[in-house]
Amino acid sequence: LLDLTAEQLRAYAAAAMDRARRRSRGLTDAVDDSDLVRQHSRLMSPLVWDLAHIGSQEELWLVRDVGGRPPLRPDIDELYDAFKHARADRPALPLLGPAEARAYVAEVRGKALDVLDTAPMRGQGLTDHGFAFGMITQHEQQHAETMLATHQLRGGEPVLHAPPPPERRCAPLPEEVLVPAGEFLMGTSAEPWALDNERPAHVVDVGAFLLDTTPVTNAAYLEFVESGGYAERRWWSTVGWEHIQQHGITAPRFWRREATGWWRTRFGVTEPVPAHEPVAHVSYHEAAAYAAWAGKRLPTEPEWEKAARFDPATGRSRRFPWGDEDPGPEHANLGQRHLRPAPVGAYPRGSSPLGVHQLIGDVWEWTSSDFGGYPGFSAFPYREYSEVFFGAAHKVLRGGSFGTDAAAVRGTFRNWDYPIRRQIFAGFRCARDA
Ligand code: AVJ
Ligand code: FE
Repeated sequence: LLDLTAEQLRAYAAAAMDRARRRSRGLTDAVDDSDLVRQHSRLMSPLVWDLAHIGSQEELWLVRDVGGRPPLRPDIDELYDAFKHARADRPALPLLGPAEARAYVAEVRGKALDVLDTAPMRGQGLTDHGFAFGMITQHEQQHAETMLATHQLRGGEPVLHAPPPPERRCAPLPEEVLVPAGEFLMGTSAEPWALDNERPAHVVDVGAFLLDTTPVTNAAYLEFVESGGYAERRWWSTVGWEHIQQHGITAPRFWRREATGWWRTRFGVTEPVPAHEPVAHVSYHEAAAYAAWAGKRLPTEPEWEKAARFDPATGRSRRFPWGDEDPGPEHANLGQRHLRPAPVGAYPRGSSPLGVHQLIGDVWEWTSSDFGGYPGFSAFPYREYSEVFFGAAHKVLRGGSFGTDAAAVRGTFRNWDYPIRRQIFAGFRCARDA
C-alpha cells in the first residue's frame, strides 16, 4: 500500500470493498427472508441488522464524512448504532426489511464509490492512503465474520458450501519452539490501514519462552475432556469455574458425546470431531484451564506477536509470519475459502522464521492479555472503535480465523472479546517460561 499511486490505491480499495460486499451478499442471500429477520441466538443480531449496519457505517464515514455529501437516511442512524441497542434487543426494532436493506446498502455503495473516484489519497487521518475506505472494508469483513458465526448458530440444513482445507503438508512438527529473550518492535506506525489499537510501534522486551508450534488440536483437547478436566476445580480460575458450573459446560461448544464417540455440528453438518484440526469454540476460561492442566499457560500478547513477527536474522518485525507479502492461499486459511480450520501442518509456507505454524488463520487465538492501549495510543477516528473496550473485561485474541478476510488481519491486528464467549471461531496455543 505504501508504494501505490493514488490511482492504484483507489483501485485497491474498490477491489477490497467489492470482495467484502460479495461476501456479505453471499451470507445474506444464502437464507430466506424469514431467516434473515430472525434471531438465531441472543448473542447475535438478526442478519438483516448486520447488513443494514454495514451500509449505515459506510454512509456515515465515506458518504457523509469523507465525501461531505448529504445524508441518505438520517432517520435510521439510531437503529443501526451498535451502542444504542444491545444485540438481544435488535429483532424488536423497526428495522429495514430484507429488500429495503439490500436496496439501502447498494445505494450507499454507489455513492461511496463515487466519493472514492475523487477522494484524496494523501493527507492526514481519514484520507491518508485511503484509510477510511480500508477501515470500512475491515468493518464489513468483521461483520461478515460475525454473520458467519450467526450461520454456525442457526439450526437447520446446511446452506453454506466450500471445499475442504488442505491436508497436513509437512513432516510431524516439534511440540514447541524457543523464542529467545530480547526486545522487538510491537505494533505499527507504518501500516496504512492499521486501526488505532495497533498503533504506535513501540519496543517491548520479552523474556525467553517456549510456544506451541501449532494451535492445540481437538485430539489434545479431548485428552483434557476425557481425563475429567471439566470436573476438576484446580485447573480453573474462580470465575471460570463458576461459569462452567452455572452453565453446565463440559466440552467445547457444538460438541456432543455419543455412544459412537465425539461429534460436532458445523454449519448444519454433524460429523466426528476431527483429531488434527485446531480446537475451536472454546472460551478464554476453557483455554486457560487446558493450559494449566498441560503444565503450561496462555501466551501474553507481546509473546504472541513476537513469535509471529520477529525475524532473528535481521532483528526486524515482519508484517506477517512469512514476510511482508499479503496473505495468499498458500500462507494461511483465511477468507471463508473453507468452512473449517485446516489440520495442523497444512501451511508450511505460512510459518514464522522461528518455525511457528498457523499463527494467521484457522482459529483466533486467546492470549492472557487484557485489551488496552499501547504507549502513546490515541483514539482514531472514534473512541467507540477501541478505547471504550479497554480494561480487564476483554481479553485479546490474535491471528484471525478461517472466517476472517485477509483485509481484516495482520501480524499486528488485535481482536477482543469477553472471556466467556464461545460462538466466535476461537482456539488457542500454549506457552511456558524457558
Ligand atoms: C473487533 C470484532 C470486537 O465486532 O464488535 C464491528 C469489530 N467494531 N463494528 C466487533 C467492530 C464495530 C468488533 N471486534
Ligand atoms: Fe459494526
